[in-house]
Amino acid sequence: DHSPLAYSVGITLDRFIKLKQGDFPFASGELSQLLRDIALAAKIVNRETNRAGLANIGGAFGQTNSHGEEQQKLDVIANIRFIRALSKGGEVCAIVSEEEDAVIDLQNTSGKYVVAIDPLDGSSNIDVNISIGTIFSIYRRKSPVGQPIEQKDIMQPGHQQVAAGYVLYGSSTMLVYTTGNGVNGFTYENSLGEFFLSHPDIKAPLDGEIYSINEGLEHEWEPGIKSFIHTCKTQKLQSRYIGSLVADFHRNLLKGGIYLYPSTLKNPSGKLRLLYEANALAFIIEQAGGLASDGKRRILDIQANSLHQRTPLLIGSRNLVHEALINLNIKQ
Ligand code: AHM
Ligand code: MG
Repeated sequence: DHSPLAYSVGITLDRFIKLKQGDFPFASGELSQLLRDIALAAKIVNRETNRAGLANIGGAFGQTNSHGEEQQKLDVIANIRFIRALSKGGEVCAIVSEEEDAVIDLQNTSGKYVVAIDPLDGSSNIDVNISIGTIFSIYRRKSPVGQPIEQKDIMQPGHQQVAAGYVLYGSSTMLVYTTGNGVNGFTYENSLGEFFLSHPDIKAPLDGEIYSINEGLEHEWEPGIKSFIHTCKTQKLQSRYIGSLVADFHRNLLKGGIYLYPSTLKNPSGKLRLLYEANALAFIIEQAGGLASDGKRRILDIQANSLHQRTPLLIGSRNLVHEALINLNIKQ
């Protein structure tokens, strides 16, 4: 739908989804409903996030998640909220979540979609009141509707995503998503309880002035990363690193920049997860005109072989990612 209204700043997310429904690869209305379910869960998590300090729900929950990391109460809450929203809607047959070891089979054989989600990323930032986010990927199942789900429904390469997005709980709360037809951003208006289109058709600047990487790990980087970051410094780029992927990605998407989480000694495949972190952001950055790579391959071409598999990630403005890749491939 390219009617002027579809791009008019200020329309609600619901209205926008409705107007764009015809753009979806399978325009049955179920994907639209699924996006609305996610937006509703995001509003609830936004409310919980905003009152985290007050409600005494920040802090460790006394449990660890599937990777042995300390789980925060809000992670648990966000996980429950999103899974509940995705289960109730009826469009989803299976969920992969950062907070769950195994695939959640909803036993809903009529559900056409598989969702991979990091319900609350950057959770070490909750207690210090710094931006956090939700990241989601949506796939259409491969096996026929009516049958039990199969491995091939879950382990799809990123280029098979039908939609992906993130919610940034920042100085304002935003939802940014793509269905493969450009990227649009919506800002949440608290008093009205609605997301409004604020950033239509986002394009990543081709060049950028920002590099984002955890420089404390420099002694663990491979030579190509060292030389690229050295180049960034000689070119007087700005260093910006929040340590919250959604926030770092979002800033660089709007302003132009590169985010890197390369392979390190401790994490030879980097830290970030392919299925529910890298793929979604890779889909978005490509839709916005940027690039996402693991240093050798396009992120969206990587065939997943385990649920929680990690990948190095270089993502952002086209020319910066390109330059990083040149450094990596010369200095290997
Ligand atoms: P999490 O999923 O446990 O929250 O970890 C992911 C976070 C990302 O948001 C962020 O980009 C990265 O970890 C920061 O890692 P580091 O502290 O090693 O720089
Ligand atoms: Mg995460």
